[in-house]
Amino acid sequence: MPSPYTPQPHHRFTFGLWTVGNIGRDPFGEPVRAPLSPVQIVHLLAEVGAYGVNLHDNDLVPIDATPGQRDRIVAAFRQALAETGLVVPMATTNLFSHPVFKDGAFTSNDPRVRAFALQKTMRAIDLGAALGAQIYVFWGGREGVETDAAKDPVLAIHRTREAMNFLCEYVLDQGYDLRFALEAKPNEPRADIYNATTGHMLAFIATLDHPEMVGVNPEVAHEHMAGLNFLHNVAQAWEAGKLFHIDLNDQAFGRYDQDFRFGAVNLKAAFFLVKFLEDVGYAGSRHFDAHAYRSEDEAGVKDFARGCMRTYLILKEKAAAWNADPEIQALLAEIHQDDGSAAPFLGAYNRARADDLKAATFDYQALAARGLRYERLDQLTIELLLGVR
Ligand code: GLT
Ligand code: MN
Ligand code: MN
Repeated sequence: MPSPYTPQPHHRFTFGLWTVGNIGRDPFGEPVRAPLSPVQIVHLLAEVGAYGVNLHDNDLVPIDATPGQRDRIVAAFRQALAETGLVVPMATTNLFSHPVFKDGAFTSNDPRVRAFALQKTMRAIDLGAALGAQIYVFWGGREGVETDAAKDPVLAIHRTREAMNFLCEYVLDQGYDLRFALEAKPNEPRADIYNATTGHMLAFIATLDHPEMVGVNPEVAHEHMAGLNFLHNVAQAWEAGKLFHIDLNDQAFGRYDQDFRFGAVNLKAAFFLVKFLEDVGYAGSRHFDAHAYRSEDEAGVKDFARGCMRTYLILKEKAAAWNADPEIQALLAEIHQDDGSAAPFLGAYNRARADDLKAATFDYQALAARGLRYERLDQLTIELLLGVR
């Protein structure tokens, strides 16, 4: 029997071509690893046990490739997928690397750049759909400003909406089985990026012509960069029926964009995230949008990829143990105790209920005096995570 920490296809572990393919360039230093071809990356991912591989258009096909070159590259990639059994669950567009997008793509002040961004995205959608992707991610890394003198923030919302509505219609017109997932980030590479958090994205989606086609792709690091509780953002997206995809990695609060291995920084937050995804039965990809430390060679890249999946599976096992722990469950039962006395007052509004409630008496001093035992509950959680339970 395989170890419970061995990745299996049903775990839905995926990596982008750009993640294990990251060559370790940073703003201060040159690459530390030789580039791997998309075919090599597919084989590497198969070797470490991933289920799928995601891509930007230009991770696979260079922006200046001729149609003939493109066809040869895509054929070789398909062949690698067929040989390994890997699938392509998600695709996206690179609307941030080329200098043409230095002032944004859909929000650029130049209408020709906005039109080019739409054209590039339609072609990338065609590529993604041809490879079988059912989720299409939009990460607007350049959709922002360094100075608010440059761009009208309301106009930026209008332009983003126009682009999303156009592209939803394109997908419908083509008959593709594809849903969009919008990914927020507060800053980096722009000083400030529009729709900075998953919550902003959820509000924006409700204003679209086809909101049912559009959900979110929250990323751990991006919400941590904004100082937010990632689990709460994910839970809100889930409750709204909008958790179409998720980017797992890790990130210290208040730092640069780190994209560390899943669980590398905040294990407790990672634990409650995995527990949530498993408890609610999230069925989508667990996409590791991260990369190996700059200290690593190709063997270290495999250590990184294996580590992401192994940590997820260990935390999944810990979540099951938490749910089955008699002392933790007894504490939860105590915390959630209910003598039924408030039931007549709670629920939907009606006049009689409101009148009864206004007339009722509460011993609020006694309620306030009750200890809630969260210290004990958290300590038990920590001990479980530390392996002493
Ligand atoms: C880029 C970014 C990620 C996005 C990718 C999708 S590309 O690496 O840092 O968070 O998910 O465009
Ligand atoms: Mn991401
Ligand atoms: Mn990121």
